[in-house]
Amino acid sequence: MTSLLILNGPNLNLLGTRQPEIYGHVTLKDIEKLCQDKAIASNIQIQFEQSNHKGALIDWIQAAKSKQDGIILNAGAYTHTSIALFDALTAVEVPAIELHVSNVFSREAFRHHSYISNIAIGVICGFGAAGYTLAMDAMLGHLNQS
Ligand code: CA2
Repeated sequence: MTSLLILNGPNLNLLGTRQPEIYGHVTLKDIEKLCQDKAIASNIQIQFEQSNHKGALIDWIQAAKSKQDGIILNAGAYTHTSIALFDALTAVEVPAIELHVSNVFSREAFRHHSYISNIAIGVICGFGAAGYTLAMDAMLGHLNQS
């Protein structure tokens, strides 16, 4: 059965509690439920994780090599700073989609650069919580082609 890792980085546990004008009102728990419902409907498995710690994210990415067919990664602010996450994604050779809830390109200039985009098969941003299920569809489309 197809299995996807959906990984969330620092501060995404705060979704739905602050800055709703940027991140909306939906909590990460709500998003996990949306993804689980879609996984059941698509007859696939998902592992949905969040951590504020870079090393934990890298451990999950490394473990995906033997476990998962695709990675959907909202690395939060580590997107803009972390060569270590880029190295981990490069090493595992599992297709990855970069995801952001907000439209990072309509925000501060420091959010316009990503260390993840270069290794990702694609980038989804600006569609709020819906981006997660859009990314699942995009990954399933990619896997069915490859
Ligand atoms: O838009 C996204 O999904 C981001 O990955 C979110 C990150 C930000 O650093 C990226 O540039 C874009 C920040 C997540 C923080 O989420 C919060 C949610 C509610 C209140 C405060 C922070």
